[in-house]
Amino acid sequence: MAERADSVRARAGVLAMVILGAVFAGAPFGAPAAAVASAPGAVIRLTNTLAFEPKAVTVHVGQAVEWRNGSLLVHTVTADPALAANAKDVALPAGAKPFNSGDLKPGATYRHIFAVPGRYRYFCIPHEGAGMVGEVVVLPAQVGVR
Ligand SMILES: [Cu+2]
Repeated sequence: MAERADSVRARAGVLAMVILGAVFAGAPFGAPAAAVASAPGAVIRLTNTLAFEPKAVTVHVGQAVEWRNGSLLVHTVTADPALAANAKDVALPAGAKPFNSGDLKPGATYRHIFAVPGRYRYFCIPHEGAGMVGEVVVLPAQVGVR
């Protein structure tokens, strides 16, 4: 009796390992759908010369833009009229919510997914006065592409 229970337990253990093995083995090949969907539609660098590079990008609704601070400075990615010194440095399409990365230290990244099509202007809080302003154009969602 005891022998039989052990044998069942052992078989269950092997089965669990086979299932886990299949899950891990599958991971590198069939990348999870979430990982594919989250690949950014554009990447923008925050520079030592107080610029967003490239200054303007175009993506589609549902895509993320990723900002990477490769500089030695603290920057922000800010599209909030309430935080702008100059109203012309911000633009949001009707219905789009303001967003703000907060302080991005050297090496930090920030992502924003755009849900509303239109033209966005955003700026860096510490360097708005120096002209650190960028633009994102969001086109309607692509159908049947990707
Ligand atoms: Cu900045």
